Amino acid sequence: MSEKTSMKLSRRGMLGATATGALAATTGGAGLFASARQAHAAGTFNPEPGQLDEYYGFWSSGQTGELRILGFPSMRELMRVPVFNRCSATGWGQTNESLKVLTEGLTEETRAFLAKRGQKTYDNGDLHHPHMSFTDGTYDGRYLFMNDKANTRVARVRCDVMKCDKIIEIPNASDIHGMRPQKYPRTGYVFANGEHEAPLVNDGAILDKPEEYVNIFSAIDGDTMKVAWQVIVSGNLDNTDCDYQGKYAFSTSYNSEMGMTLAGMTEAERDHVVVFNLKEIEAGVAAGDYREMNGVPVLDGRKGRNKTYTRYIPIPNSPHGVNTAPDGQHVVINGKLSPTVSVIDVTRLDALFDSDADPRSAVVAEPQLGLGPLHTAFDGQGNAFTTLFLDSQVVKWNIARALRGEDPIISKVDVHYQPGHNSTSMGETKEADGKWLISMNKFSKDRFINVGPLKPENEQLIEISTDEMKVVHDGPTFAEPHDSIIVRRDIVNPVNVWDRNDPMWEDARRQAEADGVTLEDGADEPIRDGNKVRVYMWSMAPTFSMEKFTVREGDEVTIYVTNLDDVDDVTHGLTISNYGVAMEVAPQATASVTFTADRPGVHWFYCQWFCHALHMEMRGRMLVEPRGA
Ligand code: RUQ
Ligand code: CUA
Repeated sequence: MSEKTSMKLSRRGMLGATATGALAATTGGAGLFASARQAHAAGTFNPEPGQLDEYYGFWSSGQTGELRILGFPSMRELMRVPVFNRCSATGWGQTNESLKVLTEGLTEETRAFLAKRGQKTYDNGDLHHPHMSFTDGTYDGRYLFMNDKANTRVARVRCDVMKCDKIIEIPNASDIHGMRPQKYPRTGYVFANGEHEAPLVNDGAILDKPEEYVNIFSAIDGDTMKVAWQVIVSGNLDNTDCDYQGKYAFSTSYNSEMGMTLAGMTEAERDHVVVFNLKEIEAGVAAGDYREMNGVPVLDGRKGRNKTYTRYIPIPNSPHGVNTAPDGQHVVINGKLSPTVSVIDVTRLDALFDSDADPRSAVVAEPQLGLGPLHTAFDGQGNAFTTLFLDSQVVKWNIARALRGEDPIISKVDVHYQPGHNSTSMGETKEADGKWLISMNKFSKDRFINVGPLKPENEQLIEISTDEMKVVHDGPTFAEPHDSIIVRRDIVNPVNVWDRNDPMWEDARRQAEADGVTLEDGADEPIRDGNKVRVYMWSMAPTFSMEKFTVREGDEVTIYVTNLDDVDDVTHGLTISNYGVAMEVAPQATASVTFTADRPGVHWFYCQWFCHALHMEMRGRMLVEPRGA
């Protein structure tokens, strides 16, 4: 460390970040910073080694199928949490613990379908929307929820350990896209949109008869991860959000036409947003006004069929994002093919349901912002930030000015290029703090050195605390974070070491008990039960409790590894060479894997997580006796 840097660090410690900026301005590091405020921001998003971020960023990964955790605003990628994908590093999709999560929430029909292909679960997913659970209008640090558009699933990640603990397939619906947790009084419900039209019983009896297709809106109980109820709607469903009062949820539809071709889907000048009346729907469920399908009460909220559960507000034109402002009153619907956003006032919604008021009476402003508005974020000071996909810009505008019928645009900033979602720090909560915005751009051509025909996405960090927005950082990402949330770090408090009583390995604990051993003590020899063999090992850097074990060709082998190390960051792993077996075992965790020993010979198992100076020596032999030997 240079003298200057160390002086800067110690001075910063004493005087705080603003003083560092002043210091930089006098020491030549200098001319870089136009003002103390910028210096502060620059110092924060470009941290000194070892300096911690102020926020967690939770990023989706689209077709990669995982959740990503970033330090924010530095945008350093800290962790990948496998969810709908298969992970080579952690064994997600292979360990018994992860397979339980991946399979227990599938429908019988899907299980049978996958079994025919020799699969227990899907290997792919398309994770678009990660959102944290709420209490009283702000994040509560309990869970993250996320959708899988590819295979109609919703997953939950526990924020204490940052592992997925529940995945459910949503029956009756097709291809979950928009997904949001209830904000008030708490989550509560997780709302999920089925995007693609399909027959309600999709067994082949109805095929090319689009007039009989439907779309389904689902409310999932976020605590039990069971579908509480579903509503059949008219038109398709794209994105969703809900109010801060716990009364309404909203979903956009870009295909009110129920068209099956591009021309058909974009024909009408106006599509709609569906407003769901949660109390009326709950009353309908209580009154038995539903059809039970696959164990779920399904209510009919289609236009003209029902007067209490839904209202359809016409919106120009093929709207996409829906975002509720932190003021608790305004909801912004992004017009996509219309240069406008439509602002709905939630205090006008009761009237829509109580009387036959024109649904458009809930729209209180419809400002023109630019071409291709997709998503809107907020700063908590009455301003909104909307991505303009076609213009490759983010526009900052003022809600109150739009309500007064004035031109609401404060400024625009170019982004590179074609932005989809954007997120502001704490912006989807009542604690929106107006410091940072991230613009999630779908194209990055020419912003980075070329990596071939497949390019990364480009997420740009933008300072938003002044009228002029400023792009301060480019952050490339792999396919394809759609959406993100930016959460103050004091809200998220993961543990360093697992609790030995964690429910994640409940099955392993029970099996050990039945075998008369404990996971913590392990067993000296494999426990044989017909052709099933169970191996109980523990790990403590740099050894496994077994130097070798013997099984027979054809045995179904389950290996349990319990990591007895309870030191931060001492993770071990178990890889069995030339057996396609690998898993991660974090401090105080148990993980297990089951496979058939169908390859005789000497197979080394080794720890693949660098844990000790003698990590290379952390290995042992699996001896597989040939059949008939
Ligand atoms: S969507 S780019 Cu999957 Cu959230 Cu709008
Ligand atoms: Cu244990 Cu490497």
